[in-house]
Amino acid sequence: MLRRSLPLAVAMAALLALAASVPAAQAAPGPVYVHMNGANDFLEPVVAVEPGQPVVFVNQDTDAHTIVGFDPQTGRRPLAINGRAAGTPGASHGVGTYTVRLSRPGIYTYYCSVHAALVKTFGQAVQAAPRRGVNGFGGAMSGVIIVTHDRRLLAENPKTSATRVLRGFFGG
Ligand SMILES: [Cu+2]
Repeated sequence: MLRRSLPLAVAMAALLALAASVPAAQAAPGPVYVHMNGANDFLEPVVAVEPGQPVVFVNQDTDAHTIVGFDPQTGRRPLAINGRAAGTPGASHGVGTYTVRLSRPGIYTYYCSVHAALVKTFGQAVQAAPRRGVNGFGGAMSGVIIVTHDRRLLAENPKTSATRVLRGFFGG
């Protein structure tokens, strides 16, 4: 009796373990975080997400930033990405965030309209450039979200994009 039931018990345990692992593999992935501070830049300027996976912009700067999508071919500003993350006085306060979810695979460019401006390049495409007269640090505050099913791209996100609030990153 014991001899017959033991393999069955092992098989049942294996089946239960398999069943438990299936929902975990299919669970919706957590957010990918993009951080800002007083450097007026996006710390993770290129991130990849699955369709529908949230991108959360976390503002650890005292000043507000905007996150505005633009089409580099036309300069149009589609509304899929169009928000603002309020400034955060410091580590003891709740941080200002803006969350975007993009359902269609593609490459989405965005910029902060406070600290960057859209300009035409020599070839007539449109790109973000540093905005004159604001307290910028030389770079154009802009970034790219790649919406993809490509596992390899999804695995290449910067390590900091897995953490909501970065210790020691406040300031500005
Ligand atoms: Cu900004």
